[in-house]
Amino acid sequence: MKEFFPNIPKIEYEGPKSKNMLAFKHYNKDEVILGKTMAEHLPFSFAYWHGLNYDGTDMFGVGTIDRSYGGLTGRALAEAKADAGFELMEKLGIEYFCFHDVDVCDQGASLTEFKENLAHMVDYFKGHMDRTGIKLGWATANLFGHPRYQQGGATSPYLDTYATAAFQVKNALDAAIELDAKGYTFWGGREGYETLLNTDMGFELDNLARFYKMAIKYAKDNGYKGAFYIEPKPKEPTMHQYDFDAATAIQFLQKYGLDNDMTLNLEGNHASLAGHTFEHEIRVARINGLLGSIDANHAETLVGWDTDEFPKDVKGTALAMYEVIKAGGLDTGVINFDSKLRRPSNDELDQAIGFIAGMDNYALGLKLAAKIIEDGRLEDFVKERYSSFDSGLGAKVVSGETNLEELADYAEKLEEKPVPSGRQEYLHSVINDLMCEGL
Ligand code: XUL
Ligand code: CO
Repeated sequence: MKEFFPNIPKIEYEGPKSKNMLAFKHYNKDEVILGKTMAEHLPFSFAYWHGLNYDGTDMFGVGTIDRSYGGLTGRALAEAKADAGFELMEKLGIEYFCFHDVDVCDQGASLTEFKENLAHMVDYFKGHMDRTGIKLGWATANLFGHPRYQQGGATSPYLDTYATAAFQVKNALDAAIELDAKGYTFWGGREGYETLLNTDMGFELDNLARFYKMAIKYAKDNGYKGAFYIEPKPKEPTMHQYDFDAATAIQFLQKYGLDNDMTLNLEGNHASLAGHTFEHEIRVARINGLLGSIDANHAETLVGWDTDEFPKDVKGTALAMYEVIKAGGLDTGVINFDSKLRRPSNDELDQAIGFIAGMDNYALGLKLAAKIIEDGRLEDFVKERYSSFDSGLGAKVVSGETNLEELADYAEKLEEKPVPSGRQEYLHSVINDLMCEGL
C-alpha cells in the first residue's frame, strides 16, 4: 500500500526529556494512573473532517495545506484518503476515528449515488478496521453544509428538507451499525434560527425531538448497540442554536423523555462560545449522569469564534479530566480531536505534530488531575465547606425532615458569625504548585 507520510515514523514515547518533535513526551499508553492505563483513560479519536479534509481555507484565502492524496477523484480519492487516515492513526497509535457521511465520500449526482458511495466506503473501512483493530468512535451525518440545509435540517420548516435529513441520518446509522460504532452524534449544525420573526420555535423543537425518536427507533430496530450523543454549541453557524450548552441540551432531553437514550458529547471550544469553561460543561453533564463523549479542542479566547485548536492548555485540560475521572471515566465515549491545524501549519509533518501535541496535552492534563485528586487539598476543602449540612439541622435539610418554620426559628436565635472564606486564590495556587512542582 502506498505510504502517504514517509517522513512520519511510528510515534513512540520517549519521555519528558526528549527533544524529538515526532515523539510523545508524556503520552505513555501503558503507564498506570489511578488504577487504569493512560490508553484506558484517554480513548483518543481521529476526526476525519479536520484530520484529512480541512485544507486551511479561511474567509480571506484559499487552502494552504495539501489534501489531494495523489490528485485522484471520486471513489479512488475517497479510498486514498482512507488509506492516508489509517496510516496516520496507526503511526500515532490512535484507536478510534469519527466521521460525517460527507467527509468520507463524494455526494455524487443524486441522493442514491451518495448512499451507494457511503456504503462503498463502509466496506472499505471494514478492511482497514479488521487489519488494524482501529474502531469507529462515532459517526454522524452532515446536515449543515449543503444549501438545502440553510434553514435547518431536523428543524427545517420544510418537509422535503426534513425528509432529506432523515435519509442522510438513516444511511449514517446504517454505517454506524455495519461498523459497530461506539456512538452516533447529533450536532445541531443549523438546528437553530436566525430571527424569531420567521420562526416557530416550539414547533421546531417538537420536530427535532420527533426526529431523534425516529432515528433511535430505527437504529435499535436494526441492531444498533451504541450510544447516541447530542453535541451542544451556542452559535455558529446559526445565530441561536437550540443545543446552546449542556444545561439547555439536558432540559431538552428531559422534556421530551430522551434522557434514557441520549447523553452529551461536549466540546472545549463550544463551552467557551457559550461563556463557560470546559470543566463547567462536563460537571453539568456529570451531575445529571449524562456525560457521553468529548470533542477535544481549545478555543483561542482572544477571538470569539470556533477556532478548534489542538488542545494546548494543560491546566484547562486537567480540570476537564478531573471531571471525567470523577464521572467514572468515559464509558462509551472517546476523546475526539475535533481540532484543526492553524492555516500556516502547512507541511507534511504538521498533522502528525498536531495530534502528538494534543495527546501529550491530554496526558499531562490526566497526570495533573490525578495529582489533584491524590493531593486531596481541594476535595477536603470542598467537603469542609459544606460540612454544616452533615449533622443537626443541616442533616435534616438534606434528608428532607425539616421545614421553613424550623429553619426560620433556628435563624432567629442565631448569633450572627462571619461567613467563612471561600479561599479561591489559595485553591488556584494549590493547582499551580502541583502543576509546577520541581521547577
Ligand atoms: C462543529 C463541530 C462538529 C461536530 C460534528 O463545531 O464540533 O464537527 O463535532 O458534527
Ligand atoms: Co465537535
